[in-house]
Amino acid sequence: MAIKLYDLAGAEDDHRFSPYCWRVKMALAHKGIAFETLPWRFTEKDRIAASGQGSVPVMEDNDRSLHDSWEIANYLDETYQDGPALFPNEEAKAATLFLKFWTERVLHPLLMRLILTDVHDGLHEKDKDYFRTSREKMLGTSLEAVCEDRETHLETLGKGLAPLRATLDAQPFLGGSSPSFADYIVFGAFQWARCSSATEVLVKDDSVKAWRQRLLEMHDGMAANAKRPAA
Ligand SMILES: N[C@@H](CCC(=O)N[C@@H](CS)C(=O)NCC(=O)O)C(=O)O
Repeated sequence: MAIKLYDLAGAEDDHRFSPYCWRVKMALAHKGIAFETLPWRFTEKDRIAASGQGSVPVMEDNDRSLHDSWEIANYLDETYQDGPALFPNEEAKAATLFLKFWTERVLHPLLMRLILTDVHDGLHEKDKDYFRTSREKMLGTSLEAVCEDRETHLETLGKGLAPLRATLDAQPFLGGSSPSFADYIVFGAFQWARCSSATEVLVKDDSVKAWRQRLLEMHDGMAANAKRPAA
């Protein structure tokens, strides 16, 4: 039985933009594991209640239910040892943990300031109130206020990408000569932006943009073919 992945969807079933779910979809494709995705909305907590929490990705592999993108990546490497590794070794995994937290605590907030209102606008009607209320409570301000002054936020993102740019100036992937889960973690953030907003967040033709393009085209263009909002 193919692996099933609950994947956050917007108004349309095939609009998929969750950064954490993109990590896992890229990881499954990397390992050559067949999977099917099930569209899931924020307000459908009952459908993933068996996982004991309320966030996606949730992955079902036969009778096993897993959640959390990091835990899922670890499980995939441990369980499917024939396919290429997501973490080439324990040392690489340890260093990837830093990239995970940099992505979640630095990169996601930088991107959020550019896309949050677009994320909201692309949601299913039944999710919009939940999203606005939960995010505005967390942020202490309105979605619109977070996204004010786009030019400044674009400039701040450009500067914030300096370590990523320097790394990708020196090597084609964060994993070195080929991608690893480190690449998919960071790529998931840019795919979140790309699939949520029609506006480009990578405005310079630099090594980051070229790297994103390589990943978009990988795995038969799985990410390149993902639905985006119309410009
Ligand atoms: N630590 C989790 C985070 C997953 C996460 O935050 N997922 C979001 C979708 S992008 C979610 O399902 N949020 C549920 C909610 O906000 O109610 C992972 O890495 O998988």
